[in-house]
Amino acid sequence: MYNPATDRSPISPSFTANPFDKYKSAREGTLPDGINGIGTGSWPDRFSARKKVGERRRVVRVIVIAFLVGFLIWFFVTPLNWTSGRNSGELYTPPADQPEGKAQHDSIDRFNPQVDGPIIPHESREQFGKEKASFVMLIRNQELQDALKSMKQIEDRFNHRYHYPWTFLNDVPFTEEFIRETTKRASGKTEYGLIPKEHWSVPDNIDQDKMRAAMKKMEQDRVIYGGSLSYRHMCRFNSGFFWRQELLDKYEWYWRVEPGIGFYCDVDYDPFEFMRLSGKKYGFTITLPEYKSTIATLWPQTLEFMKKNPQYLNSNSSLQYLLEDKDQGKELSSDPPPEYNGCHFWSNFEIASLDLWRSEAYRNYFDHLDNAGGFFYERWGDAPVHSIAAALFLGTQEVHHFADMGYMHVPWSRCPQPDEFHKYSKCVCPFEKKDSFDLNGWSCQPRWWKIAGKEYGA
Ligand SMILES: Nc1nc2c(ncn2[C@@H]2O[C@H](COP(=O)(O)OP(=O)(O)OP(=O)(O)O)[C@@H](O)[C@H]2O)c(=O)[nH]1
Ligand SMILES: [Mg+2]
Repeated sequence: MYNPATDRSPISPSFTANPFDKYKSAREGTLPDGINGIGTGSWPDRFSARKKVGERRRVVRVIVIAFLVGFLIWFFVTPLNWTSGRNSGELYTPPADQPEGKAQHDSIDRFNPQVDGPIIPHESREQFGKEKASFVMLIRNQELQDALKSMKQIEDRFNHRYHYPWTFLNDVPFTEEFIRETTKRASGKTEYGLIPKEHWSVPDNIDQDKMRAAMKKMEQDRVIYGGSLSYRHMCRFNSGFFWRQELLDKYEWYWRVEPGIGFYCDVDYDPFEFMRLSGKKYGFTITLPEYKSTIATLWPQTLEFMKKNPQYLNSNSSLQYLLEDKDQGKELSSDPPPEYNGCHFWSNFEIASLDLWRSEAYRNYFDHLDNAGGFFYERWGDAPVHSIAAALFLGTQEVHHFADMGYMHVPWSRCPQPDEFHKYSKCVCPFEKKDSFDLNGWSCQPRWWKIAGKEYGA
């Protein structure tokens, strides 16, 4: 009799040996005692009987497979020759070239669902989040797989409940494959923008010989991306132009996403709504110092701009977060002026107000920097440019550290520290809490905590 207290399985009640032993002994041609479920007779007899059954089965299998293949060919190929209607499998025709800066196209209309797989039409992608907001990804076609990895995590951890749209930007047209796969991965609508040439080229005021010489020198000095022109376009674009793209005109908020990031905790509130309701304008996850060799004259240029435009300095600015230890307590106008410590909010993650960049203060600041030429003669990053502006033009209380978010961009990651937070937000951080970048000696987080205090999760 089967005794649940001692027997392992109700299926073979008397069997108490390792269940895999029966297959092992079958291979070796012996049956262990007491197993009645496997059959009777010696192994060679049973083997030849099985062989006949096996041949019959093989014939049946071939017929079934042939039938299935025939059906699939009929299913996929025949409808393509039908003549009317998108739903009946109308062949996809690439659209004519779109003018630069416009949406590349309405991606959904370009799918053939029978070839590309199921896809939710735009009209069914109702946005549940109430803010005028979009994810923004500047990206190259060849980074598709890393884009999908980033999207998958953000969708699973947050956006599948809110369906905020995704806006993709590129200096060359997106490929069919990129559009199809990213649209499949999104729960919200997707739009694809082609960046106008003047937002991604060397402006007339730049002396190109001087620029080339500077790039060569930086490359020789092994400055990261020091010899790259496309990296310079990217940094200038993210500083002065992404927020001017027509596709973003309808939004007030954006969440910048980069390919290949890690996003480790559930976010079960709406960060855009949080930003609006709590009067925040700029949100970050990681802060660290910039390579000084890439921004030699960024701070002197900033001081010059602020001297001409002192009205833009917020009365509750985060100036001290930007200043070297020896200069703590100084003003911008101190003599000698304070030095910049290089700390910036890492801009590969940003949740921020587009109006911050659309403001008169920031537009004038960007124009001043662009005229100075440091995006090309040096290699000014959009991160220090954004951060200096956010620290000077906003009040400290308008800048938010998303301490509840677990985040990684190579080579640094951070996660919330409190245990209860990990449980609550179901964080899965692939490193120990003590290795969170907030606690690393390079992190500027302690400087931020000093002036802004700690947020929950820090
Ligand atoms: N369309 C386009 N996107 C670019 C180009 N260069 C960089 N990007 C995108 O701009 C963002 C920042 O570029 P990254 O190469 O990630 O720069 P980074 O984060 O400073 O450096 P790593 O991630 O360490 O390489 C990413 O989303 C890139 O996909 C480019 O030439 N064309
Ligand atoms: Mg990156």
